[in-house]
Amino acid sequence: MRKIDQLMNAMWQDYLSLNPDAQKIYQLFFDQNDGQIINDHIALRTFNSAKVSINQVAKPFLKAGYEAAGEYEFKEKKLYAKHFQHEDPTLPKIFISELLVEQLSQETRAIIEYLVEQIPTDAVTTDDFCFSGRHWNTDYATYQQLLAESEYAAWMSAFGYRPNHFTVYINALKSHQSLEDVNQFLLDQGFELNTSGGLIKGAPDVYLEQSATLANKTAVQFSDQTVAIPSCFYEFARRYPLPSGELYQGFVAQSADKIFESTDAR
Ligand code: OOG
Ligand code: NI
Repeated sequence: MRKIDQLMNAMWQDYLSLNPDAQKIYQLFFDQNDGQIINDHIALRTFNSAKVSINQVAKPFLKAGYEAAGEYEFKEKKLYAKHFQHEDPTLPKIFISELLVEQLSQETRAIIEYLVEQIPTDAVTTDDFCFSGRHWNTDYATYQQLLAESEYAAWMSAFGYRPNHFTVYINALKSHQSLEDVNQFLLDQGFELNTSGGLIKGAPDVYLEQSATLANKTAVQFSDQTVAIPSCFYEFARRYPLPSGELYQGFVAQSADKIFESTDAR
């Protein structure tokens, strides 16, 4: 097995450990598609501090032959993102976002700097940094303080470095043709979906349609108490052909903006 496939498997196992719903949903599709499920992309989150910025987190993927493709800005959420793709179509795209810490309040910025300082320098340069979890201890009050300013910052403080979501590539499913079908199937099975911006984000005219479950709640051990908070979700994407006939391979910032909200508290 290639090193990159080992990395993908390890990320998948880490993700499933936080997201039992994804395990169930994966199994449902697996059974109806002879085990043929393609992962469109994996999303990773970080801060833009030089030590852990997108370019740092992307290194193992670049080493494995991934190349930088699109870039995206989220002004209101104070995020910037890039996606990376590989010439091997069986490898998922990697979507990495970073929080623009210089745009946050002094207090929030100081907390984030303190978290990042605690990451050992040699941890950042290992290939498994992207699923190495939290490198710091933090209390629940700090989580709540971050939550008041940036849900993304709070999520990072609680979970650290781990895949935020995987994405079922709908085009390759035999069992369900449209995203409407997929959403109805999931609702019928009792899963909750993200309704921000509608159940389906995007449309054929932007060449991408996406939907997502609401993040599972996971018990997180803070330094003073254990609290169940939203962790990871599962996404579903359908891609459409560009006028050239080629399938669109990028992301759509307006839709992504709503997908980020799948980890909001409900
Ligand atoms: C990423 C949200 C954006 C997409 O597919 O547009 C995204 C995140 O929640 O970290 O995944
Ligand atoms: Ni996504």
